Amino acid sequence: MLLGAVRCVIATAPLYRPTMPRTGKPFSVTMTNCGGLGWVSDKDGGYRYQATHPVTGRPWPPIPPVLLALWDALSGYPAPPEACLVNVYGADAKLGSHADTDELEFAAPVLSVSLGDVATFHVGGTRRSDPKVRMRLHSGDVVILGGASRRAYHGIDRIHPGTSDLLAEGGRINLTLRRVMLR
Ligand code: MD6
Ligand code: FE
Repeated sequence: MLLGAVRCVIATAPLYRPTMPRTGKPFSVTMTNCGGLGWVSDKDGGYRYQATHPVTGRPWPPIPPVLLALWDALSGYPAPPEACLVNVYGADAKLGSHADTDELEFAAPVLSVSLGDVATFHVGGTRRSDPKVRMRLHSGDVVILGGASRRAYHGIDRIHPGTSDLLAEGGRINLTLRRVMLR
């Protein structure tokens, strides 16, 4: 049900490969979004939220009801998320250590759902140099970075290919729900 909804989002708002601010280096992860706002990055504009797909120019499709229900059940935040970033990982993709700080609202958590292959996830403290713990995220796992962990550094070290048969094409999808604007 969730995977079907994600496939519909990708059919409407195709995956694209963002690039790093300033250097223009391509991400190893491909991305799209749903919701009123989507997180994007490119060489000239840097990290930001915007209401339209950077390639098609069209508005992002709505966040599927099943994800809004998950947010209601788990976020502890009394308003819906505006953004859901869809990250798609092939066997060799990674996501460097980062803190999610492009939102205006830090009272809301960032909530993620993983689908497909197992990934090694790390999470540390609010300084990049803080010690990190590593854990394997399996298909169906939910991670919530809220409260003291809202600004913690975290990332994906590696994908473990062939560890799930959910996705026919292999790899991993991660969905992150975000409240961007102040209530
Ligand atoms: C990923 N996740 O699991 C990347 N961010 O592919 C994130 O960057 C993330 O899992 C904020 C909160 C939870 C997360
Ligand atoms: Fe993140």
